[in-house]
Amino acid sequence: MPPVSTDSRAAVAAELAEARAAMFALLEPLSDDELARQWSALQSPLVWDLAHIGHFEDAWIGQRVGGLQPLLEEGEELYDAFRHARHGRGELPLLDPDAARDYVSRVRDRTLAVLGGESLGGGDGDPLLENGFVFGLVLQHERQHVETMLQTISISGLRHPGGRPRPVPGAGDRLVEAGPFLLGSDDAWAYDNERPVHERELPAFRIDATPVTNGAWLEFLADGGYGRRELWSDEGWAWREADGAEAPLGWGDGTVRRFGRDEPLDPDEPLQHVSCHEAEAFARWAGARLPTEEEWEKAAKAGLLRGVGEVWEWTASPFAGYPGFRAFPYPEYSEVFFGDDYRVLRGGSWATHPSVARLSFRNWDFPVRRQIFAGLRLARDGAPIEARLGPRDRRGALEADVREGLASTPKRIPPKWHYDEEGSRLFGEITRLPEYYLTRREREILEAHAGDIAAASGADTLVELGAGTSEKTRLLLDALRAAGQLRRIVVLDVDEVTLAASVARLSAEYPEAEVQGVVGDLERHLGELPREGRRLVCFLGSSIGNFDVEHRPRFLRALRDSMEPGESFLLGVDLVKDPGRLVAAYDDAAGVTARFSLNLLSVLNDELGADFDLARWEHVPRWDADRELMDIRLRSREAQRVRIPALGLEVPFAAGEELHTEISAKFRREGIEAELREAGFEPREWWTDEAGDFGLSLSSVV
Ligand code: AVJ
Repeated sequence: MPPVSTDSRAAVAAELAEARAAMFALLEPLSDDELARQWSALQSPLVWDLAHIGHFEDAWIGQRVGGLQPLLEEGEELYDAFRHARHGRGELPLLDPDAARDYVSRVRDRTLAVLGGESLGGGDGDPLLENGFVFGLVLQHERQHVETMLQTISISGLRHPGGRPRPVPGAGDRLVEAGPFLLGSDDAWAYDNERPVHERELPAFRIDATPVTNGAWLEFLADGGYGRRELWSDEGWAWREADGAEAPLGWGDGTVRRFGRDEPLDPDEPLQHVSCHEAEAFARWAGARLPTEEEWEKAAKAGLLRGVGEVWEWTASPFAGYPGFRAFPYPEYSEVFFGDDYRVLRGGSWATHPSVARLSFRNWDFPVRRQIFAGLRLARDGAPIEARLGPRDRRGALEADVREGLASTPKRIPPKWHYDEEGSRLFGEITRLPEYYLTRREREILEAHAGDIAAASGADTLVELGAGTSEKTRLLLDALRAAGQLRRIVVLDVDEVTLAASVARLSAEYPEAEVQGVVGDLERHLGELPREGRRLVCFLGSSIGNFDVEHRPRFLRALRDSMEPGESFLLGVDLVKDPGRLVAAYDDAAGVTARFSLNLLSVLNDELGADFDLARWEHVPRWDADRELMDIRLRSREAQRVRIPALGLEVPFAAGEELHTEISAKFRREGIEAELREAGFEPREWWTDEAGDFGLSLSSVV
């Protein structure tokens, strides 16, 4: 911006007027009593903010630039931000609302006189006047107080139009490659703490495209996040215990209280009103972390972040000066706050004026604060993930599978397409169902024999196929670690989001190991798995049951061919048992498996633009005694036609017609060992859980 010219004087005056109108409009619905009251120890009475805006403006413009006497003698004593703490301001002999309104208007008259008058021309060499900085300072100050006042109103419980963040479409995270970028700003009106612009270098990281939503937070609550000590920092846990926080500020049972009303909680809305401690606990629960402010700014400047300006975002960074920082125009703006007590927030909220919500802007507050319109965005280390299955391959494979599957009789869709982010999440929920014994039984076996497996395999590298969240694998990793063998972890999954979270978590938990993620397809990318080390390849959870008798030999042979003599293969298989228990495991009372099945149709809707109406389909799991497998289908409740624009298809379904979506084969020891031998493995060990529900087979490659 050029130095203030007559032209930009008019622009500055217009902006000042606009900010003032917004401030008065905000206070308009409130009575004088409401303005004068101290609603919270955390926030000043509104009438204090009002007169403080005037005092700040008078101090910098009327007095400092214009050389005039203070317009209000007790201004400094009552309205300097450092004189009295917020909680005591209600007891001061403050101006009443009418007097405060009158005061700020008289200050403004003097400001406009200074802006239009000689004194500005005399500013040669005065850095305060360079590019009209001091006007920018006063303007931003007022804009920021408008947001502070909105926080006060939101805490007060008073009825007010208020505002809210808007849902941000999109999902997933972005990889930001290692490399340099410019941090900070030298714009004319940037604050001292944003200066100087300088080059920074960051390692690769991943950051979510969108802020965390209320819906995600509900899952954290349902998973007992506020009670799980291990998710919280020491300081955060101490705060949680002292505060008694069990949900974000203002949350009720499915409702959120704001601006004097209880409203239904919108799961798609960006989450707000959490402390930095809560944000950190959530991030850990999600297998992620808060971004540093440098990461945030790099990603934001690269245009990778959506929803910036809906909620402030807590970062992992304490507030500090950039290298070469110089306090300007006074240390009390930023410098006195530098240190570990404060955390930086980035972005800006729905209540922040866009001129403040700039990408270099740094807000800061105590990590316990919850009245701010602040939420978070997740970041993860940019641990190497190899996309053998890029988004385009994935799309192509999906299209081919759906085209072929819907043209065959009976119609079918391969089960791997269940696992988008939501499908992976639902499967996680299945593993915790009372009816779904598989995961618990397999864990029981691993608990008993992980040490044996580590010893028998002699492996230094663990490769997990179809890794999902790699929860049970930790038992094996711990055993390898205990034996001093662990060097490398490779996880393969079709869903990149699930994989990235898992890689980040494993990297944090097993720092001695090199962790590598491969986005890939079990039927196509086995040959491309990293080959370093002596590997123990694990295929757990009876996932092999998704392959039918024709596909299993092909899969096992491809796997065998990708392995070296001396390496080991650990396979988990669910065993044939009482059909009643089998059916129950795939038809749980809570309906989670039905949701998992139906999610396949959502995947087709999301990815191919299909118009499956989930309400017209029914989850049908059956035990097929001849083939010894669970046969899972979706039954069309009525005759219907489904359009799949991406494939140019319109597919008719008859009433009662069944779409084959998944099989889950069940095994017997003799059968699976014969299949392993046939593929060139040598079965060495066989373990089951106490009840004999589940089997674990360890083979070697000879
Ligand atoms: C992940 C394939 C092992 O077959 O039990 C669970 C999938 N489907 N409930 C299984 C599944 C419905 C699961 N596998």
